[in-house]
Amino acid sequence: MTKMTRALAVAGAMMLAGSAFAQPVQLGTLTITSPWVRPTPPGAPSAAGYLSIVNHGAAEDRLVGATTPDAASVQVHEMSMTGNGVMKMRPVPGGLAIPPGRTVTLAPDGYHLMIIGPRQEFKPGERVPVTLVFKHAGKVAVSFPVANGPVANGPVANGPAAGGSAAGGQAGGAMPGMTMGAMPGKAPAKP
Ligand SMILES: [Cu+2]
Repeated sequence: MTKMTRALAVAGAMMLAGSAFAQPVQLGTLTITSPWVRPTPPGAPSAAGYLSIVNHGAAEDRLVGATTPDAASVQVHEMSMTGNGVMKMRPVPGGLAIPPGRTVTLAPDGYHLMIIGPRQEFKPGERVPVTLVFKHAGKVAVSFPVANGPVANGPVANGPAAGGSAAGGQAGGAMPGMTMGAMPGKAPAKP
């Protein structure tokens, strides 16, 4: 096997594995893709989850919440820059709108699932079971791989092949560079 053909074979195998490990989840006219949760250090008060939601339907839906047995609670958050240049986050009032014909992406520095009070460390290669709750479509279970970036194009559970830390180098903190200042009421629960 030449170097080139071997590289192609590896790439092909990775694509196959990737498709097997990153099947989109369908709920009515919604398609959920690329879920991932950032790893947490021990005792982290929170973790962040990300995903994309495609609405193939003709009507708006809303991501109103989520639950997981692996944490105390989950909120749908948005980020905004304050006047003095500090990023703050807060629950999205009324849930996150998923307009018809559009894709809404929850990604670092934007919308995210705020996973409050993780019951244990989230380690790369593990999975966090999350139930997403939509206003109209209802509930759907999605398995979120723990990784340092989206894993749609690579296997998650198979060890070294799971590369692609597209978001790069932020494995440490749950939510780097953010403050909880905009959270109404109390601070997030400690695990
Ligand atoms: Cu948040």
